[in-house]
Amino acid sequence: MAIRQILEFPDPRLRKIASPVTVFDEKLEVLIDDMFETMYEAQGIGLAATQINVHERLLVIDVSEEKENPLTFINPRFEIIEEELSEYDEGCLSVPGFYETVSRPRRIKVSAQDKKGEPFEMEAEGLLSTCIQHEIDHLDGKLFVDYISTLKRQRIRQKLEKEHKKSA
Ligand code: QAP
Ligand code: CO
Repeated sequence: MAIRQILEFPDPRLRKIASPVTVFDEKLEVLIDDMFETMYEAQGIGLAATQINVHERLLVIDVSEEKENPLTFINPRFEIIEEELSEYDEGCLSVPGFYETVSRPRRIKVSAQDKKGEPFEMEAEGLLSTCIQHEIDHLDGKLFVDYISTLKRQRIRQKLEKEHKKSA
């Protein structure tokens, strides 16, 4: 297994639209293992392939306290089953150190494939629902900072650009 480098905002590669996964092979399983290792090491609850510069439609999530509930979603889509919104303070491994409140539909039905290509569906609510929506946004080149004010987003961009210059 290997830890992969996580792209950080405002890297333009975070804006790419990911392509569907069509091949369910050993290489995909290695990618999934690397994504979990990278996410757990960075103390994250969700990671989309886009964030490690792999532009394919898959994501990994574990919102459990004990980090004992790894979930893999390949080619995920969701439908809103309740228009009611939930607010969470969202963060992102690609926007380190910044958190902002975002509202998203509270209950969704997710359709995806597992690592063998087998289709499955599940309903999600609360933090899991928010996290799935946040990660699917990554596959479409979107970030949680797109939902906050331009002023706040620009401030975050400036601070991160300064950090990146320091470590370059
Ligand atoms: C998305 O985000 C999410 O700034 C997953 O310094 C987050 O795993 C959905 C993280 C919150 C819903 C609510 C962020 C780790 C992890 C940081 C993450 C940081 C270290 C973010
Ligand atoms: Co994110």
